[in-house]
Amino acid sequence: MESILTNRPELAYQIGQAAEVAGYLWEKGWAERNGGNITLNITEYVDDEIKAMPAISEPIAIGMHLPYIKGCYFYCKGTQKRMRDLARWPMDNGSIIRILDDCEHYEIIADKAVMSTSEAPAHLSVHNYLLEKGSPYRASLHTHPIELIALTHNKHFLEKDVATRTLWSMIPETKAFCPRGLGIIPYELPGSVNLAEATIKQLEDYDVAMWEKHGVFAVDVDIMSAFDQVDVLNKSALIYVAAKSMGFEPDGMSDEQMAEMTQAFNLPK
Ligand code: 2HA
Ligand code: ZN
Repeated sequence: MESILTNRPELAYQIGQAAEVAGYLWEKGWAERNGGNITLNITEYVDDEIKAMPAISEPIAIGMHLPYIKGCYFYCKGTQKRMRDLARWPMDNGSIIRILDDCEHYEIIADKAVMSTSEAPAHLSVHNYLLEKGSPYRASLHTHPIELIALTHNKHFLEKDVATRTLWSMIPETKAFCPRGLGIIPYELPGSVNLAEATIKQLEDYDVAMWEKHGVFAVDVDIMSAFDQVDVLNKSALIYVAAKSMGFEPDGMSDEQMAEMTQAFNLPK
């Protein structure tokens, strides 16, 4: 069977980027077993031939009414699939879905009937929110970065913007490349509607949100950029851990140094 990616270099590139990121997640130890999810809004790469492709699954209920993604197409990691497998075989461990006109169901169209992750409704509701507000963001990433999750086992870091300030102050790049910081979402059951709603609320102010004692949810223009935001945040967490394990509390950049950098790089305050 021919893949939907054949003779579609732009679409193949986007899926290739998802596979590359999946490999990084595994190498970093952020993607044990089937941990994490990737969802890409690929609607802009869809041609008439794709629009005419028949469904290869029954309609699947999303469990929500999502009007802004009506007729959109997504690449979604498959349920119970491993990132380390997706890295090598993205179309065996994820599939392309089409949102139906009722805005409440989707169907799989390619390459194989790989069922989407149980967290697909949360990811799709985030993409619905992004389109509603006219955001250029087309990728969402959920992963389990070790040191960032460890921070959430301490109440101090669950207070608004405490973790953000600590992480930004470890190295100038972190604020430069994650300028909106890290939102915090108190523990909610994985896959729950409450978690999806709380995530959307945090994404109003942040590009990366932390699910307490679980993992991060990041959005950006593409999957590599979403990964980069999580990567710089976790790099800062690693520097914090390294200083603590050397036996001292890291000083962090001073307020003056942060202000100078914020102005020099024209970052939000
Ligand atoms: O889908 O990480 O939280 C795998 C997960 C769910
Ligand atoms: Zn998870």
